[in-house]
Amino acid sequence: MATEIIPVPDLGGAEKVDVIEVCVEAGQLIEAEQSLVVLESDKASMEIPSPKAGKVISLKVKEGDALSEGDAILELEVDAVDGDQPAEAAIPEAPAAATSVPVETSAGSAQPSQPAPESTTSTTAAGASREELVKVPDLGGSEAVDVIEVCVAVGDSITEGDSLVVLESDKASMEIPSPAAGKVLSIKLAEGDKVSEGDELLVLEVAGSATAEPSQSAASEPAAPKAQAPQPAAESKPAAPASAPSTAAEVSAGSGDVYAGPAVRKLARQLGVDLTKLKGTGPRNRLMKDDVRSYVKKLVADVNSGKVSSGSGIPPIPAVDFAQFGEIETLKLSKIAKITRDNMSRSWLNVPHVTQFDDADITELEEFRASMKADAERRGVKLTPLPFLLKAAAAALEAEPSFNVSLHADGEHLVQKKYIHIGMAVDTPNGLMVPVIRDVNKKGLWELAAESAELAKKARDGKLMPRDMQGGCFTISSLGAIGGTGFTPIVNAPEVAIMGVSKAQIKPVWNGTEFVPRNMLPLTVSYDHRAINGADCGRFFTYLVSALSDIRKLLL
Ligand code: CAO
Repeated sequence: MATEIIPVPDLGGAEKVDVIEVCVEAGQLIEAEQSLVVLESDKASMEIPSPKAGKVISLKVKEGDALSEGDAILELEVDAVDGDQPAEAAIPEAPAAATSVPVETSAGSAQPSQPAPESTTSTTAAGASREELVKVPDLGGSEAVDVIEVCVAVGDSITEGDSLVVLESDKASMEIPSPAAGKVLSIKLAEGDKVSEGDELLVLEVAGSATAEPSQSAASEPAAPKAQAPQPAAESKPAAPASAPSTAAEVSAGSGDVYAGPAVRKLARQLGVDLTKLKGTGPRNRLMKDDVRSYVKKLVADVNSGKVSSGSGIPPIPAVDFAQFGEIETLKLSKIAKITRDNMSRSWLNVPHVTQFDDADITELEEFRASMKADAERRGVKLTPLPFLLKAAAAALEAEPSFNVSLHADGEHLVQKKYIHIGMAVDTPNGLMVPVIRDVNKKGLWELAAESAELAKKARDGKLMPRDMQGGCFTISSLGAIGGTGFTPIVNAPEVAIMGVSKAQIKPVWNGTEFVPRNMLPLTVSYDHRAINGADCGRFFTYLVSALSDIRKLLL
């Protein structure tokens, strides 16, 4: 037994070709000519077969690498007989692939890498443009190959190397590039045709300094590149691979279940499109570039119209014609409702929510609040439970700064806030608004009562300025005046937590010896579990509930 390094063979001059699939793994027994890797350049993909049988000792490449001739693919343990040969002998003889033969066009330019068609100068205009009849090049011996895509249209201005047609034989497809830049004057074939070497492809008007030629057609016989089929190997070297580097592009993608040529797969890679999600509209459901473009176009349109959330991968809710079930009226969403729709969807889809529940005993708080009623009236403010909730939340944020953070946009940091601004959800005729009260920890109950009432009024009157709604660290959503025993509010990202307040009720509470009637306020806290852990929430929530249960703590 001996080991050999299997290198990348001659790639017809191509350099730094992407590895799009590694077909074997370490420890695997492989046959001679078994595909080792699939490489893909701009216009062609190629499978590199093993020059001999053996056992894969180790891989030297991975998907995404860029390889050139001579780079090591893998280490192979081979029989002693084979192993007598030096490692270099393992290099499969690359066929004279199209990619290796430059094309002398009649304009004198070189086409270095593709199976450029033959061109025949048929008419010329001295000193100006000339017409060239472009013909199907050598197809490596294949005859009557299907035209599965015509990539240009009459009138198109194309550049040298642009794909003209895609041909497909039983096992491979190949794109035929243009030998020169110019304008397409006429096309001589159509999808579904069968073509062989020398068949007319199209007529190109080539701009340039051509000298006058006789008007009758005369094949310019350029050194036509070869869309080479498998070639026998040179003597003393292993048999050339059945699918050795050539312009013949394997029609399936790495996974084997996508039917697409290399140009389509390259476009899909550039746009980040998963081809397995697409349906091909080409012959035999082959994926075309237009399929990729239409897919992206539709996706962008759906995201823009809110039909689907960007990146969520969640299928949209199907449209229903409700009129078929009875009378309906379609109402336009207000601007605020649309903003709420987008913000809530974004938060719900981005934030991993956890919601914790607890009840605060606000019996004493409510007694105190009732005792302050006359005082409040004198001051011209209404003292609802909200200022107490704001004060208790601010105290809890101070005690548990882990709640007063936002995730940094770079995904690597937390932003710790040193200020305490709290938003309060306000139900308005136009929809939900969340004005923010600044420096809540520095304000007293009267000030908070006045400010929250003023902001709620501004919200209902549609008078809030953008700045009034910015900079919140935490939000309180109080439905207490309306009712309910509990709800799970959605975090108002980029904040990381929100408190939901439901309706206080007198409930029997066991005091150790007997049930006593207590005024219990149901509270929930939803938090972003990326930023906050359950234990942090337990501490925060316990502090908050105990501060509401004994408001003397708010003085500390
Ligand atoms: N339990 C029992 N009663 C409560 C209570 C609670 N949790 N919270 C408030 N109340 C009482 C108040 O004490 C007041 O009664 P009194 O007049 O007898 O004192 C009454 O309900 C009305 O209060 P209010 O609504 O005028 O004032 P507030 O400070 O409690 O609330 C505000 C202000 C702006 C939060 C509220 O008006 C509001 O808009 N809430 C809706 C918030 C919302 O929509 N959240 C959902 C967001 S997600 O869709």
